[in-house]
Amino acid sequence: MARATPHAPSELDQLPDRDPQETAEWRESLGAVTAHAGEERAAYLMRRTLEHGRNTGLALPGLLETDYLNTIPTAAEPQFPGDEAMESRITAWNRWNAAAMVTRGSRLGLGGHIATFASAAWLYEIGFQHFFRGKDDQASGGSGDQLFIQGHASPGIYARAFLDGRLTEGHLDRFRQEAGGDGLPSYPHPRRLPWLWEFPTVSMGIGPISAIYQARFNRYLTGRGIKDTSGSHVWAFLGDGEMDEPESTAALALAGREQLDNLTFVINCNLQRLDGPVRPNFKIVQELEAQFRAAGWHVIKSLWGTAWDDLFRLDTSGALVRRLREVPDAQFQTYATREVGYIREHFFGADPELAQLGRQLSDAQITECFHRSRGGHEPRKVYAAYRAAVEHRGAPTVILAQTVKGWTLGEGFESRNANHQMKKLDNEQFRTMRDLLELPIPDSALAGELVPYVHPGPDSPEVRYLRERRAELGGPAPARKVRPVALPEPSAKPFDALAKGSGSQEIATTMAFVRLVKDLMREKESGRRWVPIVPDEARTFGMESLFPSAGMYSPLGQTYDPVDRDQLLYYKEAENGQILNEGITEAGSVADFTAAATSYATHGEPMIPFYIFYSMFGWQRTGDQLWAFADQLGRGFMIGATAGRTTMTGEGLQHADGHSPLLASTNTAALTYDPAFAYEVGVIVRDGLRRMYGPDADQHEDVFYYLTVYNEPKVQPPMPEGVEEGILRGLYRFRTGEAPAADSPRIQLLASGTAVHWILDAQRMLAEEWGVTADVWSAPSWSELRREALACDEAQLRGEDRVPYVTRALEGAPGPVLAVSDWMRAVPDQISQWVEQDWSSLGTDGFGLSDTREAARRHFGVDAESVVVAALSRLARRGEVKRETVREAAQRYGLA
Ligand SMILES: Cc1ncc(C[n+]2csc(CCOP(=O)(O)OP(=O)(O)O)c2C)c(N)n1
Ligand SMILES: [Mg+2]
Repeated sequence: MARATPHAPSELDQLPDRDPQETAEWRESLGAVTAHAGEERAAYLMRRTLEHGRNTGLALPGLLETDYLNTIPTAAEPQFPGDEAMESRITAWNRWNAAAMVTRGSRLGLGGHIATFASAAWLYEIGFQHFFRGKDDQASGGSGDQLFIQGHASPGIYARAFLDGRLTEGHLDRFRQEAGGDGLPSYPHPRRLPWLWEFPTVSMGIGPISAIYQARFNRYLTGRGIKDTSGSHVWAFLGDGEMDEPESTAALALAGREQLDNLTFVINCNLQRLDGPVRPNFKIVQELEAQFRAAGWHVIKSLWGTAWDDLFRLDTSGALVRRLREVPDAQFQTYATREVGYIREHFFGADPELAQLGRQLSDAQITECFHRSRGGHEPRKVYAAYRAAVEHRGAPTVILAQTVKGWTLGEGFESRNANHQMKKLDNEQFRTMRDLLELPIPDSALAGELVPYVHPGPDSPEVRYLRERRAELGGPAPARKVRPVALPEPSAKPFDALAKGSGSQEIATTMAFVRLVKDLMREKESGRRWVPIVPDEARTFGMESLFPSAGMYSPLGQTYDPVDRDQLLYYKEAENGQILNEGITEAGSVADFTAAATSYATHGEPMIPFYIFYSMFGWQRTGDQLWAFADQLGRGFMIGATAGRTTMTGEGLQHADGHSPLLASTNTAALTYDPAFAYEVGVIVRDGLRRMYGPDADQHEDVFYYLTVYNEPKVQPPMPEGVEEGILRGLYRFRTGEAPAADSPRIQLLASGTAVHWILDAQRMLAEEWGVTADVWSAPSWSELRREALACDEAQLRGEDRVPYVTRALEGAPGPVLAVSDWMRAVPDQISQWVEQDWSSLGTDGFGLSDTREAARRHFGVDAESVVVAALSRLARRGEVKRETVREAAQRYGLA
């Protein structure tokens, strides 16, 4: 604990001291106790006084750190309701089968983790036996609890699903062999094993932030009157090393502030990560405790096993507690592997009072405490912590459970720095483990090449016990269950409005989208299911008009009188607010988006989230979360607003997005569209609603949409006849050029997004000034064209002859093809290999800059004039236009 400077200024200095003499007396008595009974005693008295004061309701600040001790003393533990011997056997089998499964797979070089689950086995088992509600649990309305499981603990979870009968030996033997179709994924991947895993967690840091927003979203659903989720609890199992990821702690304060007592973090504090200790020279548990307490969490430390109680009883001087506080983690890890002599010398020998205490202990006692006895390895302690967590009101709980990494795997594994990546035990190690865990496996079974799995049989008392416990808690866990719900098709009106065009009015596609959603949010059936998510940019996107009608979600509603209350579009917060305005956190917003987009599975309540953000701060900042989103089979709309490298004026290099569609195209579940016109937005959203939520529930697809929309006001044309299919597939001819003569040179201009306006200008200039005919194509999705073409290529490998849509669409179109967009060239180039004409592209490669749209477009060579010169140049290369014409054009437009 930090020591304060004695004369540091204090905020109390500016308040009157009503009785300075009394204050001085209190100080003096503290000084006297310190002088006579020592610092330890003085601190103890102060702690007790503080505790007493708080318990009697005085407004005293809490401490950020407590001693390196258990929060719940053994004597205060509740009665353990289970059959401990039975649960020990079950845990032992899980440990064995998890280790066997990875070891058996190791001969194929497929990898896997053993040490993590070994340290966490009891943390999971107590949850499964006594706490985690399954999907059939009525009280939670079929939602069950939401379990975020440490990714590389998966072998233990598979081992348990093997015991409960959901997996077979065959499955376990296909761990990490998924190509055949029925293997077990390495980690919790719902996309790969959708009936078992709910939450993909293995990219460190994404689990914790997702869990917080999941708990928060559960509250939102209740606040909105969509579903009572008060029967669900969110459990997140995390590694102490994982807590270093920024996302892991980014939303702790939100959870504290919003008093999410439906959330428990269980942090497996084995003090190790992959390479070695998490905090070699410090104490990770203490650091985490302070961090969580500061964020308003209820903290439970479960550090020591019962064997330590005898030691603490002897600690009359406080020397033991002091020493435990000062020994850094890596040293403690070393004690766990050393002989008792070393521990006596280095731990107890550091202090005469402690040496005195040590002499009262037997060697066996010391070994037991330092090598084995940890809070996270004792079912009663884990149970006590969980009970306290679920009963705590008004704050989320974090359980800091100390364990030994590799526990029960023998000396070769336990507390060893390299144990994270050890992928097999030899037969001798298995024999030692069998003896330690008292498993009924004969030596003969361990003589062969492959270590056997053990299963006591479906009718054994253990399996019956396990099944009964699960039946009582609402069925197996973890489990993912989709009960498809169809939403009625929205009325045609809002889409018709976009299809009509804007007349002479100029509106940006961002505004067109916002108006559309505003209309859709009024739909009788599906309107309330929309979840607008925005990280503090609603005004930027013209969404403030939603504030008063939809309201922003806040569990407290509005406890203040908003400054703009007298205005129409005032800042309205409400307990049933529909908008999630998260403040400036894209990571938090994606976590929200994920919870809402998977509500169809988690809660059986389809929600339609649209997450709208500054396009530059989307994919590159939160790409990994969006990868997890895809893994979790999320459905919804992502809207990259202020899109394009040159379209948002004046913001410059770190704002000017010229590549997000390319990043999005790397996410297989994302359907990326770059609409040019309002009607394209309408067609895409309408189809998205059908594919993700539509009337045919069995046909719902696990995809999500990424739409880029622009802030450049333009006249929106009416929708031409019969273009819907082309829009959705990604390409259609928007305006055919009129050739003055049959043999006049001709070119095909393709563009997406706002660039379509540039090629329309270029089309006119080419015709009027240079006698060149251009056909204008709108390409709302380069990546969907590519996806379909790739599927055709795959079909070719099966001997089929499928011609890609893009090839067919352009078939016979005369002249070369020139593609233009406000993105880097690689975006349109995605389709080049399937275009049979001469292909070339223009784009905004390079870093962005701030200037007017015109100047920026000229800088990148994508404005109408540049397109004209490029088009003439392509035609000149083919001999269809003279070279001098190209030079002349470049000069005329000031490009040369
Ligand atoms: C973002 C990310 N970076 C790196 C990894 C690789 N990785 C997997 S587990 C691990 C160590 C985990 O340590 P800890 O969180 O303490 O878990 P333990 O196994 O000790 O319980 C690492 C670095 C990952 N999965 N995700
Ligand atoms: Mg760890």
